[in-house]
Amino acid sequence: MPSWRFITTVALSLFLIPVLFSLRSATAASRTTPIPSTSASVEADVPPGVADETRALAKGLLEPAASPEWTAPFGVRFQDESTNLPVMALFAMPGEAVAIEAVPGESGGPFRLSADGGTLDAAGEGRWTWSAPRAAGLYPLVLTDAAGRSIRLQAFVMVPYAGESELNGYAVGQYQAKPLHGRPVYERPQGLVEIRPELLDQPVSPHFQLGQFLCKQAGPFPKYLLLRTRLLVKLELLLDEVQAEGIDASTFTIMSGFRTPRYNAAIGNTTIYSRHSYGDAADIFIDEDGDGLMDDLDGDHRSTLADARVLGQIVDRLEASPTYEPFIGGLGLYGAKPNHGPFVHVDTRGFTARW
Ligand SMILES: [Ca+2]
Ligand SMILES: [Ca+2]
Repeated sequence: MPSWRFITTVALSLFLIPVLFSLRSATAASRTTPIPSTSASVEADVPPGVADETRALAKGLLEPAASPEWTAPFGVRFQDESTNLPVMALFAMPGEAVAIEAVPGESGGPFRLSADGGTLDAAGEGRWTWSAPRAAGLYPLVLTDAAGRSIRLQAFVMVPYAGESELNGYAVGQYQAKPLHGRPVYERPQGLVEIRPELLDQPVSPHFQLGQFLCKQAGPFPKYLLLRTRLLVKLELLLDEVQAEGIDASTFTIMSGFRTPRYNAAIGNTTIYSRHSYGDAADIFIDEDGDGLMDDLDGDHRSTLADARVLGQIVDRLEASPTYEPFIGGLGLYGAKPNHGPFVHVDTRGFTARW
């Protein structure tokens, strides 16, 4: 498929062929039981379609031929994520030891890593252990090759969270004590990112800023949010694919990113395990004309569910590819309502869910 622009390797393909087949059959099975939805606040707790969510990240890399502002000529791997995007967020607990590894590409190194805080220990050629500072905040890490080209990791040290319904005066609400189906991805977060006004504009990936994912609940700063690197990589890969399809999209509008459990309940969401509360879901639409509504993607001069479906079909096609396997998750299509236009829900829950 000419628009498919991810790196593939023979070894990877061979390894993933059995995965692909099991994935496709599981996907087909889950699609036979669509879950209807009538409200923007509804999100399905769909039973697992794929058993193994612990598989290491295979690919989060864009083909380096994409434009230079999109990709560095090498990649970086950390916390089971890998990317060659020139800026990406990393989230760590205070004092956490994070292994960081350069992934040679067009550029073979040698690589240097610098840190704004914490301590760096070399662990071999192109490998380091970064020990995060104790104090919450943003501590950029910059990985640079011999030619001075770099990847900036926006490393956020989180504030420990032990299930309090309020954190420094910010209402969080209650996470479920038991993870859904016992899956680690549904465990209560151990930390939250403390948000002060000056952090809102900080980039978390080439096309998104931290403030776009903030919960919409009212209240003074500091506020808190949860955001996962994998969602950011997924959104960037999806945007790249949307552009490769010839759709005019400079970014996605994030209609809803993180939601505290309290806010999620307050807006009438009956789903107690919303991925929005676990930091890896986004409700998105494309709005190049700036009217606040999904653009007309299917050419019928209206903004409707059919336009959400155009975007959803691209998500579906990506998730059918073995290189996209780490990013599999939920896909929900929503039409226009009085209080919002059409949009698409995506997340990285680790198994296929469709509604
Ligand atoms: Ca629009
Ligand atoms: Ca349309």
